[in-house]
Amino acid sequence: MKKKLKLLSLFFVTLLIIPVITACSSQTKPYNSKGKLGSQINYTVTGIDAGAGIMSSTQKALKAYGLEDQNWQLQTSSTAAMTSTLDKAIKDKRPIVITGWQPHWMFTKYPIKFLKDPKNVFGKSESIHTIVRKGLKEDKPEAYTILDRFHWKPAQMSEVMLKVNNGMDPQKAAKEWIKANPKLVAEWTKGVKKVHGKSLKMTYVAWDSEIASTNVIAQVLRDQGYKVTIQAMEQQPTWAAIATKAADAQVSAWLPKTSGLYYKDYKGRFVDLGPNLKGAKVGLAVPKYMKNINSIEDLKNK
Ligand code: PBE
Repeated sequence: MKKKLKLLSLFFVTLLIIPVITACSSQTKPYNSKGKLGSQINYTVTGIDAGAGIMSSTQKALKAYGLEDQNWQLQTSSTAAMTSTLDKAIKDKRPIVITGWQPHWMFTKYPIKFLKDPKNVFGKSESIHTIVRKGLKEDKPEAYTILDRFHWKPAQMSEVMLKVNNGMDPQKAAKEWIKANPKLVAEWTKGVKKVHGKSLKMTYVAWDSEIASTNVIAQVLRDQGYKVTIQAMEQQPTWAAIATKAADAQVSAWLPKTSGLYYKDYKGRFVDLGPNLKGAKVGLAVPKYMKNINSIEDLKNK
């Protein structure tokens, strides 16, 4: 006798999402170009983690442009918190001033613009340098050569950042990018001997750009035979680790301004292998619908 298979019915559970309606306060009003900007956003620049160079540059800017005297302040948070605040502000066309930089997906995802910086506090453009410990050239010449040759363009870094932003594991994103860019990677590794199980330690700060670059170069070095560990930390310890030779390399020095303080502090205790990326930029940014705000000076006057 045949046993009849019972079909199991699938029950769909409908989740009721109760919308949370926030009360209408001054904080949720769209940008009013006729009113004073400062009072519409509590005289606040929305920033990121305290250790970031862009935070100390912004503090300098608040002083240099006389904004500090008007009680403008810089709010410390994280890149994730800042971009989520930006996301919400843009949805409601509310005013917001953020610490912005490129390459970063915030400039592709959102209609935002850099504010002009006539006092040149943030610098016109920056390069991201590769910094290694002293003695690496002698101890691990293969890694040194590859790190020295490592360079790419902002658009290439953005490709990796975008994958990670869309939820891909950074190591997987790096592997995919390497596979799709064999020519450039071959430029970095050309003629370099494979090694077997030598270890290499890299440090980085978990900013989107550095997650991308560190994972890519670490993977290239792994493919060369190195056992590479990458360790995320605050910015200051990344420099200290290189200076004390606790780590071999980092690829995240934004120069001349953003990481300039650490560059000066640790001068003579690291080897600067020069830019791995040119055409980076750091500054303050606002949504494009804030049409009358185009310069940092406008924060004071409008
Ligand atoms: N950033 C991204 C960093 C460097 C990389 C601009 C947020 C900073 O130190 O500000």
